[in-house]
Amino acid sequence: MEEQKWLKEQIFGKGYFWMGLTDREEENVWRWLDGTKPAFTKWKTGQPDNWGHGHEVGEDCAGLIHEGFWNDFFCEDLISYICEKEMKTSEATGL
Ligand SMILES: [Ca+2]
Ligand SMILES: [Ca+2]
Repeated sequence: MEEQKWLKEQIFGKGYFWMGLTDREEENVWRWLDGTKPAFTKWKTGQPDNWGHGHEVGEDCAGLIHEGFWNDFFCEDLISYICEKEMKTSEATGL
């Protein structure tokens, strides 16, 4: 119960998940990790904006945001979050 509550807080707090969709190879050409293009897209209005945060190269990984819409994020932001989650899972299973 506590764990579920924690997970919910993480989800709502961060508000996004990486979907495995990226335009790292070619800017604004979005592909899944296996190289295929998505059959449909559900970008939030105004996204993907490839935001550079004023100094970086731009956002190259797509994530889910509220109501299932897509937004492009910094890959580093999303991947660090996923690694965190995987570590938690491994701890729990003792692997
Ligand atoms: Ca991009
Ligand atoms: Ca964006």
